[in-house]
Parts: sequence; C-alpha cells; structure tokens
Amino acid sequence: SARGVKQALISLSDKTDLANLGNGLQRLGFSIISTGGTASSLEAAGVNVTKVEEITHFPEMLDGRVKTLHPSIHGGILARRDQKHHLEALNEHGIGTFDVVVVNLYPFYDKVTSGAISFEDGIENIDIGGPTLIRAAAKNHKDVLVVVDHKDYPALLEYLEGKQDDQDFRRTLAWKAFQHVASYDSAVSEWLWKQSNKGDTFPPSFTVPLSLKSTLRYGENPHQKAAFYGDKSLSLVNAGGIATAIQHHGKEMSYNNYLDADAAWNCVSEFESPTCVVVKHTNPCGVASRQDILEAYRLAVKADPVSAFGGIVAFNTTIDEDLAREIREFRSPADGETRMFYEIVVAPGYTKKGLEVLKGKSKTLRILEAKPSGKGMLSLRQVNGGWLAQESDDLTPEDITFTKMSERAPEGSELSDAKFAWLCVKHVKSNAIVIAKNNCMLGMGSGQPNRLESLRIAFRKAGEEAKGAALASDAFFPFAWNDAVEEACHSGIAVIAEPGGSIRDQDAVDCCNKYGVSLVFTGVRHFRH
Ligand code: 93A
Repeated sequence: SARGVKQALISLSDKTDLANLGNGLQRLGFSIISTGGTASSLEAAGVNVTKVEEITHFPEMLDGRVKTLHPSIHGGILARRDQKHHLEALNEHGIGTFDVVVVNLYPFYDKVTSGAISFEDGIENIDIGGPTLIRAAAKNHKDVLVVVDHKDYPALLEYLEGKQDDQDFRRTLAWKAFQHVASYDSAVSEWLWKQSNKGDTFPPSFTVPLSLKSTLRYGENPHQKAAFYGDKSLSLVNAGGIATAIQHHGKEMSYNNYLDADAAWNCVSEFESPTCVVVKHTNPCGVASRQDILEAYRLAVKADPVSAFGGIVAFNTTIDEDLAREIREFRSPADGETRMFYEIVVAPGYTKKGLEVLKGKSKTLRILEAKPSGKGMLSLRQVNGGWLAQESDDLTPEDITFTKMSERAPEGSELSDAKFAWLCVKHVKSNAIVIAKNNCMLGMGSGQPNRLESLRIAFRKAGEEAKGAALASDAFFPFAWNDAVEEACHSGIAVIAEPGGSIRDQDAVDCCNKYGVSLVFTGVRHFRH
C-alpha cells in the first residue's frame, strides 16, 4: 500500500466463512476495511476492522445506497502500481492501496425467486456499489486479488502466504468476478423485463449466464471434448430437474448420461401413481404404474428387456430396501438368468438401507436423487448459429379431451389405457408410437422417419399382448387403408388415440369402424424432434 500497510476490503452479504477469512488476513498482517454489517460480523469474530466511513470520512448514506462509492476506496483499488503518477496522486489525497477485495452481492436472485416480492423490494435489492468494487478490482487484478466466492477463501490465504506471484491465479479470480457480475446483471435485466412486459413471460429476455459445473470426460463420443454448465437465468432455472440432482454413488456422469437421465426423470415426474420408467438413448422403452412399485419395476423392464439392459431406471417414489434389492437382483426377463445392468438409477429419495443395498449392486452404478422437474419452464435448443426457445410441453391427458370418432366408444379400461399410452408417447422421439395396457407400456417405436415403421416396431415388441391394448400416435396418420391404421386394426388393437387433423381423417374413422376398433382424437399432438 502507499502507506506501507497491506489492506483488504471486505463487503459481504453472504457472510459464510467470514471469520476464517478475517482471522486469516489479520494473521498475514492485513488491515481490514469493511462496510457496516460486515464490520460488525468481523468484530464479533474478534477481528480488528476499520469502517469504510473512517476511510472516506463520509457516512454510509441514502439507506446504504451509497457506502463504498468514493474515490478513497476506488482510487485505492484502481491505481496502477507501475505508474508513478498514479501513486503520487494517491499520496496527494492520502489514499492507501487495496491488495485484496472480497465482495459478494445483495442476494437479488434469491429474493426475486423466493416468491412474491414487491417491485420496490426488488429494486432495493439491486446492488450497485458491490459490482463496482468487483469490476474495479477485477480490472486491476494484476495487483488486486478479487474474491467473490467463499469457496476461494482457502486458496486466497494460501496464495497470500506463498511468495510466488501467479498471474494465472489472479486472472482466474478476475474471470470468476466478471462471471459473477454478469450473471447478476442478467438476473436483474430478466426480472425487469418481466415487470415491464405486462407480466408476460414469453418471449423471455435473457443473457444465459452459464456457469461451468464440470468438465466431462468426453461428449457423445470420445473424440469430442465436453463440459456441463448450470444456468441461473430466471426463465430457465428449474428448482428441480437433472441439473440439480445429487449423485450418491457411482462413476462420474457422462454427457450421454445427462441426456438420458434427463429424459427418464422428466418422463417419470409426470406420473402421479407409483411409476417406473426405463430409458435407453433418451427414449422410454419401458413404463409401468402400479401400487406395488416392485411390480411396476419388473413390468417396465419386461416391456423391452434387451433395451433396458444398460439403460436408465427412474422412479417417482422413494427407493426402500425391498425395491433396492429387487433392482440389484432382478434377472433379465429375456433369458431369466443375466442380472440386469443399468447406467443410472434416479429417484426423488432413498431410505438409508435402500441406498446402502443399491450401492452394493456395482461400483459404477450412478445413483441420483433429484427434485421433480418443474412445469412452465422454457426449453432451449441450439441450431448452428442460433437458439430456439419454446415453452416446455406441459400438457397431460387431464388437460385434453379425448373425442370419440368411431362408432364404437372405448369401453372398460380402454380409455384409461389410451391416456396412459398418450402420456408415454409424449416422451418418445417422433415418429412415436406406444402400445399400452393396464398402466403398462407393451411396446414402442421411436425416431423412425416413417410412421408405419415405428408402428411395426412397436407391435413387434408388444407381440401377442398387443391384442386388446391401446395405441397412441404422437401425430396424425396420413394414411389409413393398407397403412398404419389398418395394420393396427389387423393386429388386434382395441383403441387408437391420435391427434386427428389429416385430410384423410375420415379414412381412419372408416377403417376403425370396419374392424370394430374404437378411435379417439386428442386434438393436440406431441411432436418430439
Ligand atoms: O447499496 S449499494 O449498492 N451501495 C454501495 O455503495 C455498496 N457497497 C457495498 N451496496 C453496496 N455494497 C454491498 O453491501 C456489497 O456488495 C455487500 O453485498 C453488502 C454488504 O453490506 P454490509 O457489510 O453492510 O452487510
């Protein structure tokens, strides 16, 4: 410092680990300057601290809106130590330099996402002085260490104890500082957009503040580098979902694991009764709902045991010891011998014993605990050079009117079978066909450019069980005779649910009437591209 004392400026809303930081800096001979609340906390922790007012000779004013916005503070941060005239200017005004600046901001993000908050409260929670301190220090990082994350306190103290000057460390801190401010400002701007946009939430305005969560071993293939980012955009953030899942056990999550776990979790989260979903390559290949979750699990695997092998298993119920044991021991219905192998198990919770038993299945099995994926979220997809935004597809069979089109009305469990198939088909890649009965998926066809081909695949998997079952199609059938509808009728399906809307809808109706199959139109479709 110009006065020969090392000075640290600390101004924190989140005071986690402040005592350790203050004591550490004091031990290293720093004199500590702080704003009101931070100074009180430091004093309470037995750390000597000078109030900002004593440096600025100016009180915190305007209810704290102006605390640190003063040349005595910003001069001491921004002065170039390699410019004689900068240091002379500091001397002239009796300003000391700052070597360390530790700041975190008013919790604007938490405040505006924590439920109803008034517009005025939102505005008061916009931090002005804090970002200014952070930006100034980050700009002058060559000589000022800037810390915005309490997890970096130990590294800061370690660095200050060492003798080496490491510009890489300083640059990393400066990068993190600007990330912090950028994500803060984007949250403020998104919130203001919502306030000024008559409450409409679409289209959103956002600068996606992506924060690096982890580097992945590789992408979809080993020759592609990959990383995982979390987002803190007000429009994108989802209290639940796979990005915030806790991993209890197993090998590190891969790029494809995230995609598949996301698909499985989003699908199973939609069901209200106890349900198991098995996903392979982002498509649900087994789904079953049962009061007895063990039975649901066995049925979901049985729908397509070959695909389920190496897949992702998701439950919407807590996994207890019995279920964990079943997951661990269950032998493939394909040969009755091989123990099933999975990449991931995901559930909303585990009993202590359940978790313990499941961990015993294999060292690599990834065990995830996730909170339900929220509704009303925004979905973003990338195309080369741009982004597509859409509201998530939140429609459930409860929101939809299933209109009878055929002479024969659905009878017995046919309508509930059709609704179950409909909820499943929404999660299958187009062209999607699902055959289901008694709250259980029997077969599915996905991703075929030709709807008839998807249908044939679904029937091949369902086999004889397709007789009397329901069939759902994510979009309408362009042809009926000698095509998908007639094939479905021939195969003994009892009820077909499809959106309708084809110019040949009447053919589909006539065809179903000829075979005595009941046909319902949903009026909505569930494309998944
Ligand atoms: O109201 S402010 O925008 N005006 C300022 O000059 C200022 N300086 C620091 N907010 C300001 N701060 C913020 O105060 C910091 O970013 C920090 O989050 C908070 C710490 O206040 P206290 O030490 O009184 O708890």
